[in-house]
Amino acid sequence: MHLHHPHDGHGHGAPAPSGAAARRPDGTRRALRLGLGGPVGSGKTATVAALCRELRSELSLAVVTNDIYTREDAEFLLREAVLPPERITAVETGACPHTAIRDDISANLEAVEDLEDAVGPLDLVLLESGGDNLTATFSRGLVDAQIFVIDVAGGDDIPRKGGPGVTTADLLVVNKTDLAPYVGSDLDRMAADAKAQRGHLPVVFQSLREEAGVDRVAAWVRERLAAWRA
Ligand SMILES: Nc1nc2c(ncn2[C@@H]2O[C@H](COP(=O)(O)OP(=O)(O)O)[C@@H](O)[C@H]2O)c(=O)[nH]1
Ligand SMILES: [Mg+2]
Repeated sequence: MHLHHPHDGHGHGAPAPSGAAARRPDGTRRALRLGLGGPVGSGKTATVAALCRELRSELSLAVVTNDIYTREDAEFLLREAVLPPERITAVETGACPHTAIRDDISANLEAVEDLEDAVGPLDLVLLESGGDNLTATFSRGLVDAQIFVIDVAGGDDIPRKGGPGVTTADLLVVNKTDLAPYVGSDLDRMAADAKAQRGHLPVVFQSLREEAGVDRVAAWVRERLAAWRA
């Protein structure tokens, strides 16, 4: 099976336009929608939580989580109080997570629109996919840009294996760098493989166990938002 997709040519830094209209039915600009995908346990929810803590004082934020049968990720974010509860919503996909973020995005679109109706104009909505494999990517009709989160404990050959998440996501995050010495992952090799797969598309290595661990991803989000507003 051939899983390596060529770069889709939108990696020059400007946001690839989403298939969805940029304005809400009442004419106001809708929020920038960012998707976070990646394998189970790589740190998607932890990254969402860290981004909320980092950005909530400067932006109007909301989160949509996707789980197969539960609302666990949303419940974690609620327990951690990363945002007021009315800004966190869960979609129960009931099937493979990629179905709800790519094939039939209606439940997620409705969740985003309900959030915007309920809490007023939003700057940014973060959509977390249920954990899936290396092929799960978001529909461009649902998100304006996507972050793919892998981690060093999942094996340092993951960037080399490619797949559309690794090769085409607008940002690749390699998380849990603090664990590299314990699991024998070679970060230099991961960086070289990621570069070979992604060309000029950005890659961030991060550890959320470190102070300011999410800073570079937050800076990337701010850049996307600035480009979106422009
Ligand atoms: N050591 C370490 N653990 C992390 C890091 N980021 C997340 N985790 C832990 O990894 C586990 C899975 O994270 P989670 O965000 O739930 O993964 P998700 O399934 O991708 O949403 C949790 O126990 C997190 O606390 C990190 O940078 N370093
Ligand atoms: Mg999660």
